[in-house]
Amino acid sequence: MIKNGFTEWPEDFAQAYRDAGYWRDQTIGEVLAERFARFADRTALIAEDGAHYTYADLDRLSTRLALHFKNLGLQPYDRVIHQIPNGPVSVLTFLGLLKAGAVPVMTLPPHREAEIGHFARLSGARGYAIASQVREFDFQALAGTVQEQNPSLEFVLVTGGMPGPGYQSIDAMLLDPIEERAGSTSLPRPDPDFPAVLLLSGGTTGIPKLIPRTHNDYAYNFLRCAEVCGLDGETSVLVAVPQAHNFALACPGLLGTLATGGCELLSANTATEQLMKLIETHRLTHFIAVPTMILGLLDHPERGKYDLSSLRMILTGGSKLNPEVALRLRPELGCDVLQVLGMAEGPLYWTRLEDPDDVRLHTQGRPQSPGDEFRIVDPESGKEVAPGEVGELWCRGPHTIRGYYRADEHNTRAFSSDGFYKSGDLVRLHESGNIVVEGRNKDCINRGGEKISAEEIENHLIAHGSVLNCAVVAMPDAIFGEKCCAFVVPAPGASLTLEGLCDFLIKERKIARFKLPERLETLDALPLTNVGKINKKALREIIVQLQQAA
Ligand code: OOB
Repeated sequence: MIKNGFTEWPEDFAQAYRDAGYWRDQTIGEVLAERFARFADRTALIAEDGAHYTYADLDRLSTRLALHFKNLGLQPYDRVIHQIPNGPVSVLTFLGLLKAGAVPVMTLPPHREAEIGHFARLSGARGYAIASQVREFDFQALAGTVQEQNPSLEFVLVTGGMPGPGYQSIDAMLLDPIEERAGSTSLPRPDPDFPAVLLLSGGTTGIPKLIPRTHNDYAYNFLRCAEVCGLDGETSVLVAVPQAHNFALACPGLLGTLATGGCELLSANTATEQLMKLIETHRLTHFIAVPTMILGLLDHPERGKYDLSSLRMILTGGSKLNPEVALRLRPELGCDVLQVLGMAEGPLYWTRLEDPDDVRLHTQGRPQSPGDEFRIVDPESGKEVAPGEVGELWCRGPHTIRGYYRADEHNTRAFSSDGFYKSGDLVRLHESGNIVVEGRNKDCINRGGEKISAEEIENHLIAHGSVLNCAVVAMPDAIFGEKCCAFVVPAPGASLTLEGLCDFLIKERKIARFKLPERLETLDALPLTNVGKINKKALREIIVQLQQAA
């Protein structure tokens, strides 16, 4: 059933998930409240500058923010765009919003007017939480523009720097003990079957989608994930993936770590040398990393200078880990690796600690929950392929959504009639029962784990007066796995440069920088398939040939 723009699980499935104990009808706030009390004196969070926050600190400060948010007029289920870079304030604001019953919309620091404006419109957000300035970029000015275009956006919450007129300072709220004077310190209890948070889809269509994760589904997601990954009170996790990512937030990320009494160091800085310093200084045991970060660590010339002996486990996903790289981890770093094929839509496939090496290094795992179902199908017919053959992975389960937020039309294509999410990943079943990712059946670029929709970039490029036609494809890259390459047919007489196009995308189209094409090839015409579609396979082959010839 679709309610408030969000597709519920059918009644019989919801009942089965409750009966099996996956869904406990607790809010995420309630799950955490129990941990905040149980682990009160333990360190929950370490800041990059070394400041420690105990579980009691996180509880007290996030309740304080929640009371301030409520005082401002924020109501349960109000959507609030969250765009604060990794650090204690991003965590406290996220937790404060949850406690206030609001629904954070988790966006990335590089997102700009094109993306934030779109998320504001789609979510009908009432609030926008930002850092005043990040690397010269003025987010308060961006908030002003987005507000002008979206009158529903009433509250702008700012950390770092002086908030402009009408904006609220999160830092001042953190210093102001409203709980001591507020008449009522009660906070609303959201329905556990309602969305707790809206995540962003990797995006395979022109417009990125919002992913509603309910309290029931998301709490089970992170509790089960922490269990599968073997987290406990001794675990200290380094996270340098942006907090808005499902991986960093709940797989097991922040929430899985807090659920098990461990501590997290959430770093905004992703420079390898800084990460090595943090591991050494804080004796961190686990590292949540995309494969690009692992390569950076293994190949860093200064690695020998740091004592990384505390590191026991790397949890990696977002893009495929090369088995040769995986093989180096034990001899060179003395640590193990677990791989996850994860999606913000919910499905999580993990290798397991007990898997034999061959399976741990060469597969991307099996379903996280016994309640998960998957099919490997021929994408055209929807029929299952023979075991061991490559097909598209379709997923259904207690933490896999049944529909994107306010996207009814798209949902009919993205989900099967019986509710399986069509992942667009081409996989095959390994004899161990695990899954191996072989490619994909969706039009996106996976740049070091960050997904870029080809169609989205093409729609921006085509708006350039000198672009007659264009196609964006993935080109192989030794470090990021893939990068964006733009094939462009220039308008007659026009000459184009990569710099010129990127300048246009940044200044005129106002898109996030990580989506920019990193190579431009001009053609007289784009190659077509025999049904007249742009032949992207041919374009990917052209770029590989050009790379090899260079
Ligand atoms: C994670 O989530 P998203 O939503 O950014 O991206 C999902 C897509 C998958 O459909 C797949 O195409 C790709 O990212 N992917 C992998 C992979 N893990 C994700 N491709 C190959 N090997 C892997 N291990 O990326 C995400 C969400 C939660 C945890 C971890 C990653």
